[in-house]
Amino acid sequence: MSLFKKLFSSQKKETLDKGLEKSKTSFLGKLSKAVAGKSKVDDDVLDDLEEVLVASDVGVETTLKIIKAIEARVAKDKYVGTDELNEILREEIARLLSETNSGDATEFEIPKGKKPYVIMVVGVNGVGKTTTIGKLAYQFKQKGLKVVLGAGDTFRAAAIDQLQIWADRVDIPIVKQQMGSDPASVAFDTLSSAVTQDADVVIIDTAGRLHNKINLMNELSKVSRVMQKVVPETPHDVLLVLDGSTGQNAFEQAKQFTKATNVTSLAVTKLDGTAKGGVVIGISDQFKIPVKYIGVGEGIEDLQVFNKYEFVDSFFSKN
Ligand SMILES: Nc1nc2c(ncn2[C@@H]2O[C@H](COP(=O)(O)OP(=O)(O)OP(=O)(O)O)[C@@H](O)[C@H]2O)c(=O)[nH]1
Ligand SMILES: [Mg+2]
Repeated sequence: MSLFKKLFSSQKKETLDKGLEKSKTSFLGKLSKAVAGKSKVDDDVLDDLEEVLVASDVGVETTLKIIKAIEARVAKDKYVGTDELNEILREEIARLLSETNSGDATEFEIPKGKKPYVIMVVGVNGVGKTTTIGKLAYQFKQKGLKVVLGAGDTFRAAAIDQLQIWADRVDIPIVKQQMGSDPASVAFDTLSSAVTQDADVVIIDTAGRLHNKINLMNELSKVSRVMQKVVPETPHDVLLVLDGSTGQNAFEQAKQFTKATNVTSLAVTKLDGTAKGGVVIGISDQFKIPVKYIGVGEGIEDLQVFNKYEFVDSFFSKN
């Protein structure tokens, strides 16, 4: 199938395979229990498959679409063996995701002439914002881009310290103020400094503790407004970070945040430590916003550009 012909580096594949191992083992285990003793994909098997997909955090709506596609296929083929189920799932889910509106994600392209390019990173606490910022900054720096970080999560001192640690690790400048200071003011300083330094990219960390939607919306739009005083049309991107290990919670957060603010891309983290990786399939199907990155470990290189086909390929291949 041509979709799977897209070559990707064997190192990336290895990290992805390893990162998805728990999700995959759990999925395949449930699936083989569901089809035990059955050779043919019949209504019973489809019912069980539905349960397995939901239990794997794919989400109800996306699961129903998948089941419908497999039903149609079984109706056409008459005899579909359970041993083919994995391959069929892989094909049908890849097809489904290629039809959804989120498009094919590519990494952040930093356009020439938009200097500095500003990415604001949002998400609730603990999802992996700061870590993702560090990994992203590292990727940009590897490409020869000049990056400045802004410590806009002023809610607690440790948040600023953690971003500082990443700035040191990547060896790039950071702009920060004291804990409790106004995030919009930090963002303003960061952009001003980036302009002075002729930086290519600015990444702004934010606090995710504003559980009330209105507060969150007000806070983030204030940060944006103040940044626009320095660079018009900023932020160029709003990256929402979701913790994949929380499964359906991540899904809910995506719903809330996309309602509250103009999210332009998604990152799903911590896929390595969880069996809930199926949530990425549901998220890419249900949201029009592309999943751009996935986190598959705590290390500096453990952030991958998300590719639907590679993901599905890795998730459903037996080995
Ligand atoms: N295994 C694994 N751990 C991750 C990944 N991404 C982040 N983490 C870990 O998740 C924890 C929280 O990450 P942070 O980056 O501090 O999250 P945050 O959203 O900035 O959190 P707050 O600043 O408290 O709001 C840290 O221990 C990270 O090392 C990932 O892809 N895989
Ligand atoms: Mg943080």
